[in-house]
Amino acid sequence: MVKVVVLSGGVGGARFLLGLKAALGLPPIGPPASEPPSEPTDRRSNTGEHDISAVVNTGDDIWVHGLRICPDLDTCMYTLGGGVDIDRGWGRADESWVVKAELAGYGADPDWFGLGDRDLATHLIRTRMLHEGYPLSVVTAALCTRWRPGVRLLPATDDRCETHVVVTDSQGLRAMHFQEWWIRHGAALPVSEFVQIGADDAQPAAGVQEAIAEADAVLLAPSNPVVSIGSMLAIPAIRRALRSTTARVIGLSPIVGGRAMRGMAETCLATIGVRCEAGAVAEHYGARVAGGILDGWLVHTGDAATVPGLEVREVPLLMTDIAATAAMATAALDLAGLAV
Ligand code: FO1
Repeated sequence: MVKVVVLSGGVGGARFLLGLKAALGLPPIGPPASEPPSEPTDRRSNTGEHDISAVVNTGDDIWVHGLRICPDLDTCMYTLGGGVDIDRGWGRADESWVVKAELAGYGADPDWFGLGDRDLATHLIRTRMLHEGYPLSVVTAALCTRWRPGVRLLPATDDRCETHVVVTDSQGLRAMHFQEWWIRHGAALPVSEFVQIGADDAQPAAGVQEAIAEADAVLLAPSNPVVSIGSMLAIPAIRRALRSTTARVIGLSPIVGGRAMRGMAETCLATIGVRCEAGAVAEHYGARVAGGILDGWLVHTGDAATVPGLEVREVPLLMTDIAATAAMATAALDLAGLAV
């Protein structure tokens, strides 16, 4: 039995987790047949043979119409639980948008956020539980008793730690939530800074530090290094946990052939002054022996990268289907010293 922890964003991270489950002999979607009935905060193995915990970015989380939305947690939960809309990569399959249209009928702000009718139930349950005092980690585990993703989904933190962007354009300097920049403005406004509001005081959610400390391998999914992985590394105790775990920490480059595979990573990297190259992202994360968090780094075949203190391997990194993603996950586990 191996214990694997994955730091994950939304769409890309969820796609990687499907492949990791397959690499460990688990059905990519849903629970394994042998999954024991688990209590929300149960720390026993979530899959019988192997134990996968995903530490998921909560920097995208946002209050919309009084509801707490957790885009990356919901994307992972729906994708691994079989409820996601495959084409969009987020939100629910067979979705409708009646409530969104009715809200627009009232001129209710925001009108730019895609609030689906089926998705709404998740936000209503989550918001009610949060108001009753349950931490996000317990809310997430409770939602997962329905979706049964076959991995433990852990919010990076139960505290408020939202990513906001500082925009400088003709209207001068202003700040907005990452989701508004991302969705309303299509990430087209020039950003001078990403700010993880609350990161300094945020504590890892229940189970996060233990999972990282007890892991046999820790993987950084090929998620956005700035607003997904970076938002989690901004939480001091998460960075400390990664630097002190006995597991090897292996990252998979989200940059292939000098291009980001998803979601504006080029723009985000340029904002923080990191070149859009596999090696530059690894240097940004840093080798653990040099004060960073990585022990190994997978780059796409042909994207040679030499980073002092890091073991770098070249493997195909295009998540074209579950088999290709499973091969990536196997290569990452192998670099972590786990033969699965
Ligand atoms: N992405 C969009 O591009 N447009 C949307 O209207 C939108 C709504 C939305 C609602 C719930 C949810 O869980 C995700 C949603 N996303 C939407 C995706 C989300 O904004 C991004 O996938 C991540 O935040 C990017 O990391």
